[in-house]
Amino acid sequence: MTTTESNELGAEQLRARAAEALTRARARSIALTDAVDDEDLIKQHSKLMSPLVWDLAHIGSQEELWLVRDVGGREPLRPDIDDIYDAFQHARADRPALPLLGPAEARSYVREVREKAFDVLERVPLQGRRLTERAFAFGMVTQHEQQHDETMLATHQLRQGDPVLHAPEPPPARSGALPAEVLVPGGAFTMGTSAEPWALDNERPAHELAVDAFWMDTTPVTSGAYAEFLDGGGYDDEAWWSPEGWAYRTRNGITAPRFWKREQDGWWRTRFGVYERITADEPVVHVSYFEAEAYAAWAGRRLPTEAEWEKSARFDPATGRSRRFPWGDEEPGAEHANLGQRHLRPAPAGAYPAGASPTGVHQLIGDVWEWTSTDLYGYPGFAPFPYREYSEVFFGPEYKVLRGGSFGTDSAAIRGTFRNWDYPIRRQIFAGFRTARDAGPGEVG
Ligand code: AVJ
Ligand code: FE
Repeated sequence: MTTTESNELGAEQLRARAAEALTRARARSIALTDAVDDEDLIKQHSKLMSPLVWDLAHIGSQEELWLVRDVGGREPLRPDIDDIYDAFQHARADRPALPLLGPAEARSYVREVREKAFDVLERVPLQGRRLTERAFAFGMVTQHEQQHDETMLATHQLRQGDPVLHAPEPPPARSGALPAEVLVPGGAFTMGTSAEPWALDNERPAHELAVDAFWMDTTPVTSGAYAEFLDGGGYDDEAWWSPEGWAYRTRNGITAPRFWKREQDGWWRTRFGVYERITADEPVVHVSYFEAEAYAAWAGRRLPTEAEWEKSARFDPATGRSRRFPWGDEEPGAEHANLGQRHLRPAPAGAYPAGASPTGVHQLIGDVWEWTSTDLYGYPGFAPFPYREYSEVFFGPEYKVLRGGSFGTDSAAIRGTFRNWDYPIRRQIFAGFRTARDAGPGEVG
C-alpha cells in the first residue's frame, strides 16, 4: 500500500490487507515444508541452517509472542517451548539436538497460533498503541514469516537430492541494449522513511543525506561477466582482494561462487537439485561480500555504498522526492521485479524494463540481494522498535548491508528502504552485487 493510501485506509481495510498478507506468507511456509518428507524436515542440511521444522515452529512462536500474547493480551499457548525457538538461545548448528516439535506437532502449533492471531486481528483496535497503529505488528509478523521462508528456500538450495520445487522460467531480457552504467546526480536526497507503515526500525527515520555524483551499473553483475574474472585468474591474484578477503579465500579454498563447478565445456552449477550450465546473462548469485569486492577491484570499480544504492533506487531528479520503489509508489507487480519465489532463479539482465528507476538503473528490486560496502548501523535518530534483537544487536562492523531483495524475497518483505545484513563471508544467501565508481569533475550530473 502507498503511504497516502494507508493513511486513508479504514481499520477494516487494514485488517483485510493484514489477513491477506499473513495468508500468503502461510501458503508459502506450507509449500516449502510440504515439499519434503518428515526425515528431510527434521534433518540439518547444512551447519549454516536450521532444520526446516525449526523454522516452521519458530514462525509460529514469534507470531504467538507478538500477536497472541502482546497485541492480543491472550494466554500463552506453549510457554514451555519459548526457549527452544528463541534464535538467540541456540545457534543454528545446535538446533537439531533440541527437543523440537515434530513435523505434525509443528504444523498443528502454527495452525492454532494462526487461528488465535486472526481472532485478535478481528477485534483489536488499530490505534492508541504504536504496535498496532496501521496494523504494524501484523505487518512485522508477516515480514518475519516471509524472511524465514527465504531462509527455508536457502535451505532447499543446500539440500541434496532430486528437485522438489518447481516454477516457470523468468521473463527474457527485453530492455534492448542498455548502457553499462548510468550517472546518478550528486546532492542531498531523502534516505530511509518515517511514513512507510510497515517499515522496520532500522529503516527509520527519514533523513537528508548528501551523496556525490557517481556512476552505477545499470544491472547486477552477470554470471558471464563474473566468469571472465574467474577465467582471467582473479581468484589467484591477491592484488584484487582485501587482506580479509584474501585470508578468507585462502583459508576456505574458495575458487568460484558457491554451487559452481568447472567442467571441460565451462561453468556449471547445481540449483535446487538441477545441475545446469551457467547462464551468461543472469545476475551472479551465491558470492560472498569478499568475492564481490575483489571482482569490483578487478573491473576498476568499487561496490556502491548503501546510500548510493538507495539513491539509485529511490531518487527522482524531476521532483527531488524519494520513491517507495524504483518504478514509483505502487506495490511490486509481476512486471516490475522478480520476487516472491515466482521463479526459482534471477532473471536475465534487462528482463524488467518496467521496474527501472528514474535515473535508468534496472533490477534493483528482486533477482539478487546486492552487497553494499556499508556496515550495518542505525540511522541518525534510530530507536529500537519493538525489540532490540530485530536489528540493534547486530549494529557494528561485523555485518555488511545488502539491499533490494532476491527472487526468493516476497513483496511484503522488500521496498526501497529495506535493509538486510549478513557476514561478509556468507554465500548460501541469494546474494549478488553491482559495481559503481566516482563521477569525475565535469560529470556531476
Ligand atoms: C534481517 C534477514 C538478517 O534472517 O537473520 C528473522 C531476519 N530476524 N528472524 C535473519 C530475522 C529474526 C534476519 N535478517
Ligand atoms: Fe526469526
